[in-house]
Amino acid sequence: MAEKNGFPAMKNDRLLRAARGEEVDVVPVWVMRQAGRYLPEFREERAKCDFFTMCQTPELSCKVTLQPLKRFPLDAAIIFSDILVIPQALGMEVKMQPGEGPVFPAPLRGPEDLTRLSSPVDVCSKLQYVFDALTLTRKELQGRAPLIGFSGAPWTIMAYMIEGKGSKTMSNAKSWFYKYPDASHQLLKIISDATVSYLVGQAKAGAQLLQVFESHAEHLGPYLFREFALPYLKQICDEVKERVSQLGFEDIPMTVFPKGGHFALKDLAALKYDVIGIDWTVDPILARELVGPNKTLQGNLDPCALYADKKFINSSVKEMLDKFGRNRYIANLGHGIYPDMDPEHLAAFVEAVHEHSKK
Ligand code: 1CP
Repeated sequence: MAEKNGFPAMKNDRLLRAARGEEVDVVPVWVMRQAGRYLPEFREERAKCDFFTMCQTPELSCKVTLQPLKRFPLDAAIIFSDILVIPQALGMEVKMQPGEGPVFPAPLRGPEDLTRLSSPVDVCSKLQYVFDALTLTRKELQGRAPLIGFSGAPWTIMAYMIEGKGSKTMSNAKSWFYKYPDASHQLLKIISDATVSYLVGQAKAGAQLLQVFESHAEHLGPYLFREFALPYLKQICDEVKERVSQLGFEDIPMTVFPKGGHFALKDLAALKYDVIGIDWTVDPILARELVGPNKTLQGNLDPCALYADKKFINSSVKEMLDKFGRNRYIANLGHGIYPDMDPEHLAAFVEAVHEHSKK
């Protein structure tokens, strides 16, 4: 049976129900980086092909997106791609270096480099492959679970464009805020405009929830966050929701994940995001106090708890569920799963969420 939008009817929509604050039979669970190197079947595909070629080939992206769902009873799929496809679409080169992660051979050095960037308006034509991967994957999922689309948040993307790779301090990127505040806002605006079009394109292509990763929130602190992150996170949520509704689609739930940004939770709760992701450094009780009753929380077991034995994983999950409660809650880790983790321990995590949250 197909729904009126042409996609297969949903057999499991717990994630979307929880995001909208509706009742669920059991708490939905998925895991950040669930399609990744901890799975031998992923490593097998990855060995044959460059990382970005995988992202750019819809059949391959679809295949590895579905891999974790074949093993575990997960309540969501997240499309296999990367946040750094936005800088690529803005004209910057990004390479995936083995053992090192993403590297930009020519990062932005100063405000004069902003002229190197392509117009954010053209970004979507360059990212058609992500839209194609989403449409294919949504069909292949057969309604088994909702499909999550995503992007990086503007500050997190800016950080990579200036640092050129991961960094412990982000001091190059942060120096822009103090030396070139106007150019910083200009850059953040370019990234935000591109991200709005990109996320609307993802919704049109079949994504059913959109997550915005502010993975480097921790580097900002409350002042810089309010000045250089919050306004752009607001712009993205407001404009995406407005444009999706203008297109005649139903409201698309959106999640913001401010990794390390406990100081930002109250401010973020005032925006229109439906779900707020919590990392493992924040106690669930405090998170709920800070965001109030009208947001869904997502998280937050320490990813390293998956190194523990299955009994410990089970009791940690029970404690996590007791603290978050079973309403307005999506279970996840507090950040992505690591490549050296045992898939069987992820199975124990997923099973424990369903077992302990049954009515
Ligand atoms: O299963 C999934 O989660 C889907 C795929 C996915 C997602 C959602 C990948 C594949 N990347 C991302 C998002 C992403 N990429 C984030 C936000 C989430 C987070 O905080 O982890 C970030 C910061 C990136 C940037 C990135 N890409 C890094 C971090 C670099 C650093 O040191 O700061 C790395 C290592 C990558 C590479 C990458 N992306 C994805 C995978 C499977 C990999 C490993 C690369 C490989 O296979 O060689």
